[in-house]
Parts: sequence; C-alpha cells; structure tokens
Amino acid sequence: PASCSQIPEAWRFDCYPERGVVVTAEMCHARNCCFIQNSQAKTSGWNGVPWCFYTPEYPSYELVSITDTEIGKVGKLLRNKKTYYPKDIDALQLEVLYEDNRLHVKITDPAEKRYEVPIDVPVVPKTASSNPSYTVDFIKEPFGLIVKRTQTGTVLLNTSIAPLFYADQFLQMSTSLPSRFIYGLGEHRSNFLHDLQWNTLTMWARDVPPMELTNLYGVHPFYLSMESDGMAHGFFMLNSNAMDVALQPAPALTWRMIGGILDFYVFLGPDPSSVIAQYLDVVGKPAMPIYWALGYHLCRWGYKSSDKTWNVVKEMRNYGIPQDVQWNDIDYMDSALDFTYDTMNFSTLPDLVKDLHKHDQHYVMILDPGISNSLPSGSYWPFDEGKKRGIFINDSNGDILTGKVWPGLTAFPDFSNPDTHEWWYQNLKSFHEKVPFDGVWIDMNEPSNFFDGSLNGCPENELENPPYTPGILGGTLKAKTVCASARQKISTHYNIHSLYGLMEAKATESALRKITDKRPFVISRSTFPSQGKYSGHWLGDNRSQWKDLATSIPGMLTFNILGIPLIGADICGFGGSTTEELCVRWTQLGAFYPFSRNHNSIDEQENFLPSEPTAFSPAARIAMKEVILLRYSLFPHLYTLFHHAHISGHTVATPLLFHFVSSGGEEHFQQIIYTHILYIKYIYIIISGQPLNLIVSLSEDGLAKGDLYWDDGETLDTYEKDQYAYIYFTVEQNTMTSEVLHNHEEAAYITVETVSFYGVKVEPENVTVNSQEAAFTYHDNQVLTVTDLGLNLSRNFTINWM
Ligand code: MIG
Repeated sequence: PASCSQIPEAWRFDCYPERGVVVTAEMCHARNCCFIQNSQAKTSGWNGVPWCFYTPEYPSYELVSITDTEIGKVGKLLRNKKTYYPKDIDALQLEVLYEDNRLHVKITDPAEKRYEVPIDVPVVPKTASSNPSYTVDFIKEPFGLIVKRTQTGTVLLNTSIAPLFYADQFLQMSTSLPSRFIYGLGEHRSNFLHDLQWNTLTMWARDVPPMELTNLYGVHPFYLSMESDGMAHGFFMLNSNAMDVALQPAPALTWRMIGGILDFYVFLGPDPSSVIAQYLDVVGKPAMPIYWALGYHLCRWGYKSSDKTWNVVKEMRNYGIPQDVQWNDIDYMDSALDFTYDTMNFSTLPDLVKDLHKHDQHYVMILDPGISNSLPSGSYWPFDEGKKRGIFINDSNGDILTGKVWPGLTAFPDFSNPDTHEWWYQNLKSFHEKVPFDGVWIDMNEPSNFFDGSLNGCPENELENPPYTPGILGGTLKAKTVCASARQKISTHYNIHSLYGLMEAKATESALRKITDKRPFVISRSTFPSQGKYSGHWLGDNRSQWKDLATSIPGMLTFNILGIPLIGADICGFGGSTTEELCVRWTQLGAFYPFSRNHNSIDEQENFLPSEPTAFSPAARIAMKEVILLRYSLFPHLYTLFHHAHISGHTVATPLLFHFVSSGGEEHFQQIIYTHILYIKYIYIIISGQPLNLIVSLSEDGLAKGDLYWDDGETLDTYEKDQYAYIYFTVEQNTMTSEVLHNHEEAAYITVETVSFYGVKVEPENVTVNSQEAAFTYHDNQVLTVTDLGLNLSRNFTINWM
C-alpha cells in the first residue's frame, strides 16, 4: 500500500527478523507487511533499515476489558487474526500493578501456566501506590500502553507503535524511547552508551572471547534511559529465554523473546542512581564482600605446579608488592577433574595454602561444572554419587546428557535441583578438608560444552528448532552448550539455559557459607539479574591489547548498573602476549576496578609472556607496586562504597553521568588534587590508609562530606546484626565534624592520623582539634594539613581552623 512509503525509515519495525535470509517482496507480502528495498543496506534488518516492516494496520491484540483492582488494573486481550508464527495465544490476561516508584506489568496466558523466571521478586503490595509518579494510558485497538512521567509529561514507554506478538515461542513488544541515551543490556562488548543505529543485541549465555555484536557469557535484560531533561528511568524485562533486543534510531526498542511471559517493570528514578536502586529492590542488592576481596589478586592458566605458583607468591613478597589472593586455574586438578588435585605436580598445594594463610593471604581455585562420566565406577565420587542421586541434566529421553569439557566426556549438574546444591556442598566440603581454599571461581557455566548439544547431538524438535531463533552466535540454541530440549528439574534447558551461572553461584555461595561461616567469595563467568547477591564477575577472555584495556571501562560500568559491582577485567589481558607498557598501564587502571585481578592465558603453543608484576623491569615493577599500594590505601573508601551498594543498591564504580546529568557535553575544569591519577570530585571526603588519612576536597563554599563503614571484614551480615561502626564526616564554616552514628568496638582500634583539607583559600592562624590547639602546615596550593592527630575513630571529634 501507498502508506508504506509514508513510514519514516527510522520508524520501520522489522517484520522479517530472521537472520541470514534475503527477504524478497513475495516473502514479505506473505506476512502482510510492507516491502521497500533499501539501496543502502545489502540485507534487511539487523544492521540496517528493514526492507520488510509492519503496516500501521497490522493486526495485534485488542483490549476488550479493563477493571480496577486493589493494586492496579486487570484487563483482557484478544487477538482475532493469526500471526505468521505458530501457536498464537489468542486470549491474554493483562495485570498492571501500581507500585511505589515503579510500574509492574505482567501479560500471561490465563488458560495455561507458562514458564516464569524463578527468581525472588518482592511480594506485591496490598494496595496501589497512592501517588504514583507516572500515568498509564491504555490504547484499546491495537492494544498498547503509554507510560508518562507525571511531572514532565515525558513518554517513557509507548508499546502502541508496533504490533504485540504473543505466540508460544515468539513474544514481541516494541516501545519508543524518550531519547537516544540508553545503557545496560548486558552482556555485550560495546560502548557504555548503546548505539541505536539499527543495532540488535542478542541474549543467550555463551562461552566466547568477547567481541562486538554477539551474545556473551551473561544475560541482563535491563536498561537505564536518560530523558532529555536529565531525568532517568529504567526498564527490566524479567525473561530468561533467548532474545533479541533491537535498537533503532526512531528512537525505539523491540523485545523479541522465544518463550516465557511478558513481565516487566518501569523504574521512575528520577535520577540514575535511584533507578539502579529501584531495579535492585526488585532483583536483589549485591552481597557485602569479604574485606580481602578488595585486595590484589594474581592468577594464571598454566602455572604447571604448586611450586611454580608458590614462587610467584614469594617473589611478590620479596618485592613488597601487596597481594591478598593467589589463584589456581584448572592446572591444579588431576586430569581436569573437579574436587581433585594433581598429587604429582601440585603435591605441595595444601602447604602453599597453609603458607598463604600464615601470611594473612588467601587462596581461590577454579571449578568447572562438567563432571567426568567416564572413570571406572567407584573411583570418582562426584559422578557416582551424582548419578545415584539423579542430579545431572538429562537429555530429552531421560538419560544423563553427555557433553565434553576439559576432563573429557562429562555430565552437567542440574543446579535447578535443590538436591544438586546438597551434593555440590558435600563435594566442596570434602575438598576443603584437603585444600582449605577461601573462595571459588566458577568458570564455563554458560554452560560451555565442546560439543554442540551433546555427544549424540540433539533431537529435531520445536525446542531445538524454534520458529524464530534470535541472532545467537553459531545460529542455533545448542551451539557450544547443551541441547535446548535437555531436561532439568524445574524446566527444559530451553527456558533456563541463561540461569545456569546464577544457579551455580547460588549453590556455591551457600556451600561456602556453611563451610567457612564467613562471607563467601565467588566469581562467576555467566551471570543473570540478581547475581550480585551471590557472586562477582570478570569480563572474560579479553586480549592483551590496548583496545581491550579501553573496553574494560564500559564493561565495568555496565556491570555496576546491573547490580554486580564486584567486577573487573583480566589485568594485562588474557589471550596473547602483553607488553611491559600495556601491563603497567593496565595495572594502573585495574587498581581502580572494584575487583582487581591479573590473569593470563596458558602459554603452551604461543609463548604468551607472563604478566605478574614480578615479571618486568624494576621501573615497571615499581610503577605497579606504587599503584597497587595506592589502591590499598583507598580500601576504607572502597569498602564503604560496597556497603552502600549492599544496603542501598548504589554503584561502586560510578559513571560520570550519575554526577553530571544535566551536562550537555560541555567541558568542566576542576583543580586536580592529590596524585596525578586520582581525581576527587569536590565536596567529597575520601577515607584512606590505616591509620586513617582523611582527604577533604572542599567545594567553593567550603563544604564537604564523607563517611566510613567499618566492621571486622568477614563476619556474615554485620550490618544486619548491628556489628559495625558508621562514622559521618562533614565540613562547614571551617569546621570538620566526625560523628559516630553507629558505634562498635572495631572502630576503637582505628585512629585518624592526618587530615588534609584541599581548597583552604586563606592561610589559617590557628587550628584546634576538640578545642585544643594543634600543629598544622599550609601550602600555597591551598592545602591545610593537620598531622599527628591520634584520634580514636570511635569518638566524635571536631577540627576547626581560623
Ligand atoms: O576454555 O580454565 O575464561 O579465565 O583461564 C577455557 C581455563 C577455560 C576460560 C576462562 C579463563 C580460564 C580458562 N577457561
């Protein structure tokens, strides 16, 4: 029809999203869509204007009834014309829940219960929010929702711009976006700000060295959106099926999922930090890390023996370079078998771990999910016992599915089964009796499989070959993982594939709690919303290249807004050989990752150079040591940031736009204080060192504030159990006040030694501490330093200058 050409290119919604298909007019018209070939793009969709797109009249659902409930509204949706995918669900139930600070919408099949993501979300309040900061308009035909911010009228969501699909294996909903500024949508390798120029992001957990435009290890269907006036909102699609998120310049976004239900939240902010906190109210706030997690971690794939590993630790000690944690990769295992260690090459492993503990250092080792299934029966408890208890993933015939990972042929534990958690715990506990590790690194948990599907491939059925397959690397759901039709306790793998890493982390976290009775340290490769409650994450198999150093920054910031603040990239690069300059610079950047680990790939064939700080020239080594020491001096501050993440859902590494949102890209000039790499935004007080040095960065009007959370660093739930100290610092009118808001004996062991005030414009004549005269120095660069304070942190104090 003529109306087709009237639809502006940016507003064309793809009616033929299948990948690798050259759409013809005939194919497109068979779907009753508009066809306009675009000369600029070689193929349709994905990375260009779609050639085949919906007409404005394209049949969708009709809202046939809508009624008020205590907490919102319920409605009925009907479709009377089939789509081009099988098994449309013609009648749907719409539930709209007006919760405080957020809107929650669920669209379900009232006739038959469909799969829903098994994560704990808050219980629905009994009554609707009395004064929501948004309005919801309902468009009857074709059905759509329009959500507006009351205060400004900004449209945050408008789903009426394209037809709604809700077939058994194809759900699709489009929305306009209020601006081009959207962030989140992990895990992808991209800029922090997503590109809206026809950019489709696919989500399906996948083991692959990070590259652009492909699905990666984790799945996070959440975005943060900045409105043009600097206000912010968020959107979360609670769905774990394989999906595409198609971004286009309208600006608009399309969710395209192959299962589950439509279950989504809009978070009203209105500032970005509140959006993140509201998102984490739903999925869960991150765990408080054990204090040593903040330290410097060293790891490598390819330490061939425990002695080799031990030597690295000893060299670090000799050079006085701080190191809290030594790790081992799969090398420590006997034939790559979980819960074993190589008693030849790693015979001294238990002694190494004891020695680490003696030096107040810690040990973390890797575990992969694949459990060897081919050892003589009676010789490998993890498989024998797992088989007996029926805790492995089965194929669609109900037999244990055989995959292949490092130990050879393997079975995969089904972490959706609580019995598997008990079995995992028993394995960890008995290994801990031999090697008293302090934390666990869980890798390959997408789950990764060297076969596509299984040893025997996968059956041909609608789960393996859905009517629509998102743009998954490899083109099929089974690519480098287990069969989609494999059976797990709570559902088919098709539905819960991308939850594997989350559920393994949950099992590992709870096992560690029981074994160590301390805060568990778990780092996981695959992640899903709510992961932060159980583990941290690293950005996977990067390469020793400058661009990988650069992309680690958006990666780190993105995971912070996804609620997994314990995040870092392999410092100095994983694949390929690092260079001295790259490794020094990366160590300087990595000193500011919330999770700071140097890791490197095995050098077997390619002779990758080592990347431990001890492997370089004295000049490089000293530069690395200095910056690691700087990181260590900032622990009190970093720990306090983690506390706020845990309690209030804050970020630890925070994007600048959280502080300058009203910025339209102008330049800000600030005096850079302290060292050449550390910039402190004015009005903050940074707590460093031990004894403490307070660094006070005064605003133009002489104001500043800061705080410190302090506890024993390892006991579970110290905040919840009141076993912590919390001190609040403020400066105004030439007076700093330290106020103990919550006291605990831990604070009594800490003294405040120096305070430096930056931005004191006039040289003081006199400085007093608790009204007693005190010694001080003043520099031309407006820095007032008060030294030798010896103040007990557990008592209030004041410092005044005149
Ligand atoms: O197939 O355990 O991302 O950090 O060194 C590779 C060996 C398996 C992938 C991890 C990497 C780790 C490596 N592992």
